[in-house]
Amino acid sequence: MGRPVCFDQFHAAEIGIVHAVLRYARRVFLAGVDHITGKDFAFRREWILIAACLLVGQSLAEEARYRQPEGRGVAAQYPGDKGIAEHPDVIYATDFTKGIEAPLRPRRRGVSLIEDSDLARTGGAAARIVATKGADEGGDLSIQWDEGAEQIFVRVYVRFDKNTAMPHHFINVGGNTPTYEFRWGGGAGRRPPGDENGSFGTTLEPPKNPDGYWQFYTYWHEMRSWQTPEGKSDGRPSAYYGNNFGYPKKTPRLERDSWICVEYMIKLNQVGEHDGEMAFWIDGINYGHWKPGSPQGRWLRENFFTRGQFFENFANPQPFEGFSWRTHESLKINRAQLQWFLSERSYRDSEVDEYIVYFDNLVISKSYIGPIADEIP
Ligand SMILES: [Ca+2]
Repeated sequence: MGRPVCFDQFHAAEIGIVHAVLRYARRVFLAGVDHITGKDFAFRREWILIAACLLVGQSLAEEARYRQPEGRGVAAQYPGDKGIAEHPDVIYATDFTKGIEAPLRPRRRGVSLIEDSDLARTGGAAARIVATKGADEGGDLSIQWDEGAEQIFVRVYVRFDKNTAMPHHFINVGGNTPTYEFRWGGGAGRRPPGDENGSFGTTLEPPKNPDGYWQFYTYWHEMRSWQTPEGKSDGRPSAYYGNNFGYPKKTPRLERDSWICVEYMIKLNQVGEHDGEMAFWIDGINYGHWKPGSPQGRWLRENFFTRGQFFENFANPQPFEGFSWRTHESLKINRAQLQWFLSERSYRDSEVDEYIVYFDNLVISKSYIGPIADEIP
């Protein structure tokens, strides 16, 4: 019986390197004295050791470069978030005890301050946004800052009212240059440029049902179109809506009438590289991280699938390529939004008239923030 061929033994999508190295080593004289020729190959031991150290070092360095923290962060130094705005990495922080004040800007109807110490996460006040069926599409609290950043974390406590439907779009972070044509919104359906007139942004969406997954909905200059399986536009209008990024790690069951600590992050690429990232955390645990080489998935139309039938029925998953958020240095991260946008689609399957969300303890920082200090065991 002949030796089986490699492609019968190994699936292209599986890692088979350990086995392959063992077989190779068994058939080649590597080190020590070769009893047939009498030649001493001991010097190869050092080569092998050096090569192995280099390989381990490279993979550790790669791992460390893209590692994201969990649990304690900047907030651990400021119990109850008191004084957290003074940390040098923090761009903005509010617990709403001074109201909704600039630079935080309420937009559209339905945004108000609630002074109720039983309800607020800390400090007796929180922001509330109400969307009213048949009357409006909700509202949002937006913030922009002058000096754009290379990496931004947004942490906010979120509380969904027990009767609310889930929003069409939720909390986001991104950037645009002052000359971007839709800088106050209105870019839906189009792919933004990544250059000095450009924009990008990612929106973290809660699950539509309690056992679903949180996921990202993302716009940038390399986003895919819904119009063809390859993600190219076929020439019809409105070719580009946000790309969907699910993650294989199950997020916790979504509870209503209870504060959830949500944090999300964008890290920019170096211009010309695909080394940009995004990630999110629920209650201090990382449940999704897109970076060069991970996760394994499959592009189809405007989706990067990492689970479900469109992933499982596909033979050759690819490692995520990493984000090129921009093609020009001047495009940086300079805006975030606590959005509560409900559409006809959100209202359709729900009986109530008012859809309510609460926000508290917002922090925007250049480094990982983590949950409020008194919550970490
Ligand atoms: Ca508060």
